[in-house]
Amino acid sequence: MSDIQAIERQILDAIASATDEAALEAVRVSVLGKKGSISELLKSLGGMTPDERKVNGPLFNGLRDRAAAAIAARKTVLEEEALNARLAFERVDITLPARPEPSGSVHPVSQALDEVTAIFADLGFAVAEGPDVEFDDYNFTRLNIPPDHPARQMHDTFYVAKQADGSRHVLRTHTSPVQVRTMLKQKPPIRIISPGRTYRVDSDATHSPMFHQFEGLVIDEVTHLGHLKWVLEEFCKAFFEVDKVEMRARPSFFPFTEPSVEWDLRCDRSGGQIKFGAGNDWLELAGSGMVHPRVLEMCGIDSTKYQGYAFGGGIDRLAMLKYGIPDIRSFFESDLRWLRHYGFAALDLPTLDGGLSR
Ligand code: FA5
Repeated sequence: MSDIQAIERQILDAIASATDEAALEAVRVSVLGKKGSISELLKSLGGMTPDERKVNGPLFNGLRDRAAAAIAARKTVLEEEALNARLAFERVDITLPARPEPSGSVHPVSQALDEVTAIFADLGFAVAEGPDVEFDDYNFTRLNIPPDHPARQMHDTFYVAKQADGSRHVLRTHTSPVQVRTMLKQKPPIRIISPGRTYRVDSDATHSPMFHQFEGLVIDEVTHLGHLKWVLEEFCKAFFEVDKVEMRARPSFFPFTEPSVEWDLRCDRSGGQIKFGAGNDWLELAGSGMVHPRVLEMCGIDSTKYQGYAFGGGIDRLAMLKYGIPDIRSFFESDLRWLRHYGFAALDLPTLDGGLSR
């Protein structure tokens, strides 16, 4: 066997025994690369006599062509093998049972918050938001509750450390500062709903230091308390999923509304269950009133031209009523068994046509 045949055998063996594409590439570089064995042979032609070149040229070139062809053929085989291995590994077994149900659930307060938002969105209200840490000015002063006003005591405020300029931030005690934020940046007509977290130094079976409120605000030239009553009635029917409700208005006081009205809902608590629209009990629903002209002016709105109403209520309390939860503190105890029992299916967003809480 000539030297060239021996070299060729060696090269073909190395190609055949390359078990993956990286090993084959290493063989290719060692043979056909710049300093590969065949490349060196081809380079040596330059130093040969014309007669030697005539004999060796076709030998070396033939060797290079056969080696290149063997590498290409092996590469195709290895690529196919790799693809087959991947297909076998990634195979989908369509006979397997469906994935188990997701084990997380939606908290009843989030559920109630989504329901409130869906109902008011359907009534044409846009969702507005504000921060949990609020300016004292927006939480109180521009809502007609100046410093030292006795109404500040009604709120049991969590204060945040004083700022460099002496001003104070608070954890917002209600969602009403979103009224201020909205009026400062938007001209009437305004129609917003703002659900969110609120904070007060308060804790018992019906009071939590962190709780949730929803705030509504409508400002235009003609809106009046009759519109407010209709909106709240429609809200109650949709939220409690009943055809009929009866509401009672009570005179009240909020510094930011004049007149101020609190609304109760007729209900029946006999028989251990709460029913709406009948019975002799009344359930506190929301505070409300016509936005005080002074608030409109402090928020840059001409009170001689515009008027409107605002309302606000507690979302945790609504969730307690609707889902029969007696103690507000259980919302925040993170008890997994409780959450599994009272939680709602994840990804099942409440909508008016698809059903709110089913
Ligand atoms: C207010 O906070 C007014 N901002 C509501 C308002 C808005 C009136 C717009 C007029 C116009 P009040 O302090 O009554 O009002 O609180 C409203 C509701 O928040 C209460 O009815 C109750 O449902 C809920 N709430 C208040 N404190 C707590 C608490 N510590 N834990 C749970 N819910 C609470």
